[in-house]
Amino acid sequence: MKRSWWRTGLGIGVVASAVGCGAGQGASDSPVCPTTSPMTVAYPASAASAAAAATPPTVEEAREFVRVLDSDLRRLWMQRDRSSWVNQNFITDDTDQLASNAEEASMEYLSRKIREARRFEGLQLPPEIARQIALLKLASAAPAPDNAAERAELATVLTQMGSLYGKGKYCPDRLKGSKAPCLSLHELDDIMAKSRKADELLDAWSGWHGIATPIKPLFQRYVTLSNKGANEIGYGDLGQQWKSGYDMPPAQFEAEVERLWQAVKPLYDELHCYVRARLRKHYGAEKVPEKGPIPAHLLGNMWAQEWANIYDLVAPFPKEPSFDVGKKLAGRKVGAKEMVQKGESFFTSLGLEPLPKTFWERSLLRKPQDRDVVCHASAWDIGSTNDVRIKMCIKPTEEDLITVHHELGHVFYYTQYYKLPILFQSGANDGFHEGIGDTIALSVTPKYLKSLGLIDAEPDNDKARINLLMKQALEKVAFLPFGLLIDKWRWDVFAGKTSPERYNAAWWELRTRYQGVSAPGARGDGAFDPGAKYHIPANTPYMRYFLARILQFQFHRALCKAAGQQGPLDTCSIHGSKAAGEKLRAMLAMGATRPWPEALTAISGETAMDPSALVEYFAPLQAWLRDQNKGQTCGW
Ligand code: X8Z
Ligand code: ZN
Repeated sequence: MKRSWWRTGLGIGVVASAVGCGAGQGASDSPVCPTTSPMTVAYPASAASAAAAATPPTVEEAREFVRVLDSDLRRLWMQRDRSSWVNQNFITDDTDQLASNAEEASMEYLSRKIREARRFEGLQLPPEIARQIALLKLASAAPAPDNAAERAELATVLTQMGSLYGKGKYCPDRLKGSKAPCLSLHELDDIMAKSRKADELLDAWSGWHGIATPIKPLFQRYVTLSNKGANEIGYGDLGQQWKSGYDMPPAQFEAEVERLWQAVKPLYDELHCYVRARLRKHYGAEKVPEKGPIPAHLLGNMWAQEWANIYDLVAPFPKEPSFDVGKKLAGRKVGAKEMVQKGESFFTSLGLEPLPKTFWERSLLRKPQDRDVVCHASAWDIGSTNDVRIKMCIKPTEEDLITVHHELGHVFYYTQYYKLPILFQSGANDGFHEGIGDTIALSVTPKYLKSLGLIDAEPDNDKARINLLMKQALEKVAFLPFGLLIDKWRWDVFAGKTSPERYNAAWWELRTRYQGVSAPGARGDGAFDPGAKYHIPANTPYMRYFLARILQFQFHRALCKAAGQQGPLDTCSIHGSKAAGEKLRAMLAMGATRPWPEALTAISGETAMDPSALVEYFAPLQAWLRDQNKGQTCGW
């Protein structure tokens, strides 16, 4: 989103880069729309026409429209983001109300301006003016209906969903009079990561998923209201709007995503097959079926989205030294601030400026003990004045060290584009924004970690290399189908193909089809398991993370080349390379000024998203897995 890429929070913010061409404009057989210059603003015909003005529109008028828009949005979004920051740092009824009010004001303004902008349809405009007007329609991930009461309701519902999730706790056996303390996600995550007892895992899993039941009726209202809002600005439904943020028509984007998935699916299938066999050894055949999906609570993560926490159960060569960064971080009592400083120093080694002083003064790095906060990690950019922050309940774990780099990727993006017109202060597309920090984390190699004193020795043989690649695959490859299916589920919900009665059933159908995981036991009538994943109540589109997993390897390959590295991709680190830093900076500084293929060209010379870098990175592991899986019946 515009201000805060971690979440599209109250549905605000730029979903992605512009619709350089919508349906009916641009070649449908090319991967992206050609850049037209000057651009024509294209709004779907169904939304057109209300703005028949007495005098014909002019280029000068459009320029002035965009000037005023920019200045108003700065004011409104600063107000909204400050309110949201306070709300998420201190969840109370009062801050909920303040956040909803600020959200509503932004929504009202956006709807009004989108309506007014119809006046410029068909007018030949300079590209930067046309692109800002096109981006306006994508600037909220939950466009509000024009009706004031419905708009206010949508703002309230969005805040309530976010806060319910943020405050969510599992209180074990309360009904049976247990005095056991209530557990927040922060604590439940630890159980999911560390416990190796199926019953304990099931309890933590079920306990957390229970928090989502009250979110379902709110979610239903949000679907109705935001669909209405999307419809009023010319989209068939909200999913259509989300899919319009990639400089190509929505149907083409769906095909593009499918192309990427098909290229990486064979690797996922091998990983799944191997992991299932290893888990069966640990948990037994009655818990893990030989040929069926893996129960979702056994993969080391609440959502079974990344599996690195079960590395110990699946390590290819357990006798080789492990590179357990978490142990060192905890053992040395490395603090949250120090972890962020280590992340920052990687970015500055590339030639980027250090973070502003206010970053350190205003960020939230530790979970407060005395109040409810939204702990899901996020990066914020408040007011286009380089007032950047992160909010994260950091633990001294390897997982969080990676997430710190992820968040800093957002923050450094902000620092490079905050002087652009506000509608351009955004990623080239949202997958770019999500991929930057992860790209840097790919360069956090054993060699680099050794230089930080976070591991003792570098791997020096093939077995250790396979171990490392396995750890990476558990993080990166395991995520791919999860990254894909979240929005496949939502697209169907928004399109009305999945009715509220089938929300949960459809969720598990997709999770089984794509991930090969199953619900750990029957789910009750009230269950709303999608609501137990942050991005659903937070209204944050999710396909961005799937794209980012592909793009980060492409960026990594390009930056390694710029850094003059010639070895395999898994051993490359761009740490200290000013040449790589310059390529990265050039792309970040473009923000969303141009269609994303041009930004991709700036960093890599390429124009299409390309899964081959990811496949190349994991090729040695894929060959090893194929060998291990011989004789097994893979699939589910
Ligand atoms: O939500 C995030 C970031 C903030 S943008 C922590 N991620 C996704 C998730 O946690 O589900 C990063 C990876 C995927
Ligand atoms: Zn992110």
